[in-house]
Amino acid sequence: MLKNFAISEKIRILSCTMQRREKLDTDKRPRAITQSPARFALLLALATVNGQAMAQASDLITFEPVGGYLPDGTLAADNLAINTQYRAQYGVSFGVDSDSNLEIDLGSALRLEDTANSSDVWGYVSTNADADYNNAAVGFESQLGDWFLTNNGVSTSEDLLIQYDNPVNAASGEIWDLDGRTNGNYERWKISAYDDSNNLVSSVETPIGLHNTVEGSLDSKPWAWSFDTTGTPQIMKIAMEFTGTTNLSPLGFNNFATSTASVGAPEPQFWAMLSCFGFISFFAYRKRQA
Ligand SMILES: [Ca+2]
Ligand SMILES: [Ca+2]
Ligand SMILES: [Ca+2]
Ligand SMILES: [Ca+2]
Repeated sequence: MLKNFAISEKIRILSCTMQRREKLDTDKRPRAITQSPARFALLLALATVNGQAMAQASDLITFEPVGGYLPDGTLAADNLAINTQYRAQYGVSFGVDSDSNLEIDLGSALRLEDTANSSDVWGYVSTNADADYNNAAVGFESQLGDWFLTNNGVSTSEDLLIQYDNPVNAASGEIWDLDGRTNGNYERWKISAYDDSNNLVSSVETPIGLHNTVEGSLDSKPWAWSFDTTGTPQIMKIAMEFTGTTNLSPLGFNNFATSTASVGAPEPQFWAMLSCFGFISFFAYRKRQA
């Protein structure tokens, strides 16, 4: 945030300096950006830097490593235990709450999974995808990316728990691969947001998982949850509790926006383009006003 502010402030100061120079030297300096390629290039570069800073400041955790590493510098690997690797950058910790006291069980963690299923411990069975494990259905590959989080799925009493360092008013995320069995048993999850005193703020329940042969099945597909609690007590914890009837509860967890209610975010290039058009529009407007 500070970094983003600092870059924005530099751009503002530079823009003001340009304006002052123009006032002092109007005859000699062309005013339209199209008449000044150097100035246009500078603004383009600044817009790109600003766009990247905005993207970095995004609250979206896709679980995709950057250059092979997680935010705390840990080398990403299939089956890696995930607990505090995202804490410094995003203010959230992940874990399991098997005694339902809304505290992450000591030493517990969720698990990082790659779609290549590099080792034989898988996150979920992707029946309706090209590969048997950890894959997305056709058309959903880019939404899943190459990495996601999972629970261990061997016990239905192990709630997933996210704990915040600072309260938020909104959050969203995806649960992947809600299945149903041929015997009618189903996977289902209840996602609940709590305040700092463990009071329930809001909750939402997934649909009942359908068998992968049934129309509307969410096998290998995402289901998005989201909270927007503006004006009500703030969120400090989010629990994902199994409410289905199967004896195993593997799931994929992906695209977690820690403080906004919309799942997914534009790519960095989008922000760069948006910033860029913003600057161009601004200077075009100034030119029209002049
Ligand atoms: Ca606990
Ligand atoms: Ca694995
Ligand atoms: Ca499945
Ligand atoms: Ca991902």
